[in-house]
Amino acid sequence: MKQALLELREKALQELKSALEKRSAEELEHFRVKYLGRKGLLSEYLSKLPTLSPEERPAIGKLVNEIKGELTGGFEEAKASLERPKVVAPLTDISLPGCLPSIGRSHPLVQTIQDIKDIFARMGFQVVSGPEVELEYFNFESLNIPPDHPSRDDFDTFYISDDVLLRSQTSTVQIRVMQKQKAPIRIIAPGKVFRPDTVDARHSFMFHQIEGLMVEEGVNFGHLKGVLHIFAQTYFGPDTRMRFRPSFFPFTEPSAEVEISCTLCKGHGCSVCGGSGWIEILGAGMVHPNVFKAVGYDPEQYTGFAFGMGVERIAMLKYGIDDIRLFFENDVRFLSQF
Ligand code: 2NM
Repeated sequence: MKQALLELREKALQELKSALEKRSAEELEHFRVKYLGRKGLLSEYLSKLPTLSPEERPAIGKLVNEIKGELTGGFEEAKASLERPKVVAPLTDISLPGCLPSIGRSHPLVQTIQDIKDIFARMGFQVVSGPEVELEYFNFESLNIPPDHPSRDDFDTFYISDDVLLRSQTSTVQIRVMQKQKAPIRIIAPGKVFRPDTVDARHSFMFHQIEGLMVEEGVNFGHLKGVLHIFAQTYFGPDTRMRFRPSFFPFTEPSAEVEISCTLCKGHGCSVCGGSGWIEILGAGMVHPNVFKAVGYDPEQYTGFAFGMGVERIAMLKYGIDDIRLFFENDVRFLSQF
């Protein structure tokens, strides 16, 4: 009988624990009736006492009372505990710093194009765009680029057919606008261009250009210098110096390569500028009379300047990026820095 009582105690304590864990008042009441009630299991044992031998009776009686005491105490405690409102641990600790949701951002090239557009827009330039798949006429012929020019070679242009190609510069857009609109004109044309270059740290078969064009009676090289100077100082900072070096493009005459004082070493000479202190950022010049003739403008009445820059190159200089491929690999570790 002693063994049976000890087992009963074990079982009862387990049921009590379970009722408490579930915070079930119903189970707790069931426990009370089952073990402690007037017709409960412990009462049953007590009523059996007289059937025991006089030697056994005192020890078993004591044990039943001990268990009853223990279970009653446990029951009272559990009941009190269920009646106390449970303190629920908060799901979030509002004292911790919050988690910022990742909302994304524009690609660094998109930001660069936007920044450049803003600067020229403030000087009255309209932003225009045109097709990436172009006629050879707009990409070369109208721009005074002769048929035997190396850039017209199969190796330097993506041809789709004999006279259709992927544009290799956005000057195509300038020609299209001049064909449709009379002077005066002030436009910039940002967009993708394509050249079959082998990809490396400085080259990509697709990159972005922004070309500008201003045509008006009396526009001269001084206006070109003024506009580009404002651009360079606004974009790269007020200490930026600029110089023009003679160059050649079929579509401008005279033509120039435009350099700024190195953004990294401020002109003292470093690895970025190859020790010279100067970095080329764009090409420019006065629009060639043949280009005006191609679009039906009178070169005796109008003059104009044009310029073109590579967006990736500008962004690389501004942000100190040393590999053009980073722009196109979609690596968030790179992109999230902008
Ligand atoms: C450059 C450099 C110099 C240019 C010329 C024209 C147009 F259509 F007016 F003839 N648009 N862009 C130009 C001039 C582009 O890129 C390096």
